[in-house]
Amino acid sequence: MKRSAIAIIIVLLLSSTLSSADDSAEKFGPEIFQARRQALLDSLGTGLALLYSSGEYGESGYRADGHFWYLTGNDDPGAILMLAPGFRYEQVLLLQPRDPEGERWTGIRPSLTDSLEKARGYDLICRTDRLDDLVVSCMKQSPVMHLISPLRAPSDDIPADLEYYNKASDRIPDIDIINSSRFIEQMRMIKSADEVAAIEKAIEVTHAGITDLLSAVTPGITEFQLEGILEQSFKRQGAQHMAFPPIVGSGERSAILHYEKKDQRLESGQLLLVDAGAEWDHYCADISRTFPVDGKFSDRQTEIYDLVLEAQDSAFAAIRPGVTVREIHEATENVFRKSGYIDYFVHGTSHHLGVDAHDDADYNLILAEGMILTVEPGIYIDQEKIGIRIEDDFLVTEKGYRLLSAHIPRERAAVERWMSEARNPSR
Ligand SMILES: [Mn+2]
Repeated sequence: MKRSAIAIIIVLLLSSTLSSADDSAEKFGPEIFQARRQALLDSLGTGLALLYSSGEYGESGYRADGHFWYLTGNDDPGAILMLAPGFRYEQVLLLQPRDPEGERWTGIRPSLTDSLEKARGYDLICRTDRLDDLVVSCMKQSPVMHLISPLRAPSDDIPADLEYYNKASDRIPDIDIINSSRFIEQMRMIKSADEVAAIEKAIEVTHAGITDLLSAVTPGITEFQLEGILEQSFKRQGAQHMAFPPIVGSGERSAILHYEKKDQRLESGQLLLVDAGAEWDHYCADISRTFPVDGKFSDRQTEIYDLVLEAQDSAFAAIRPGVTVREIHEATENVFRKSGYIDYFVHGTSHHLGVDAHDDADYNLILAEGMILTVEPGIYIDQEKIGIRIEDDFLVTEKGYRLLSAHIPRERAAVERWMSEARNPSR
């Protein structure tokens, strides 16, 4: 099968270069990023590809987007990666010019020498003002421009790479702009041993963070107080960033999917839904659990909780190399359809997990060894103030899967015990 053949090629490609689990002190050192860039370069054949760092400014500064970090390990705002197979500089990192005035306010930008030391494997590291010269001279040799960034919808803003390509083709005749976004998606879908270990660590931190949050769950406490405990716990454990803004929703808010306000007080008899993930070495966890505020599920909550659990179990039973994400989704849908609750299940069951909580991926591909995804069935009945989601993270193995979050309590009695132990640590 063609699609699985592609996956196998990627496994071979990555396992030869990236699968050394424990032999380097620095897990994601320069040679990892160099090998990733080389693999992408080899897939291009001719021409050039530009990747603009297109991340976001958060509480602790700028973070590159997933593609850019995956290929460079670099979090400098305004950086550009140029890959040009066969050109005299095949791997070029372009950094924003120094800005002494601005740096007094926002911090020192690295000198080119500092960047060079941290970023082995480039043929050239220079300032972004050299971009035009490099591109023109490369286009003389091989007039092909590869789009690597994820495809956008026609009504989205034009991304920086495509805007630059369009300008270039207005000025230089006969340039081909081609879509080469699939290869990096496929690369990112298959995780090396070090990537798996980073995600497992992120999950462990998330587990401990939710335990700390649970210790404070009681009627009257606000959702944002619980969120504060969670975030503080992640940071205390050495995880500086959250994988995404967590959801901490109680009562009717448990039934709102991406509920962001957290100013409500918990009430007796209600549910509390927590969807959170720590980030470790840039890799994300994504875990959801639902708790009864009083520590014990009511009969009605029990009924729905066990149904969601059953749906998750049936999804697990479907996971093995060769199936599609659609088939996993159908396994959960079947449980909800049979029980008459299908209309209360309103989102997908699985997504890929990695540098991004929703990792870029080609969802037409079948599952293959080394992929990491979530399984997150949920039922949301807002008129009853019931929202229940259970979300776990798994690694596809040779014959089936390994549940990376297996140690986080999932079954109803185990969840109640977990709560009780977190709230009464002396017992
Ligand atoms: Mn998720």
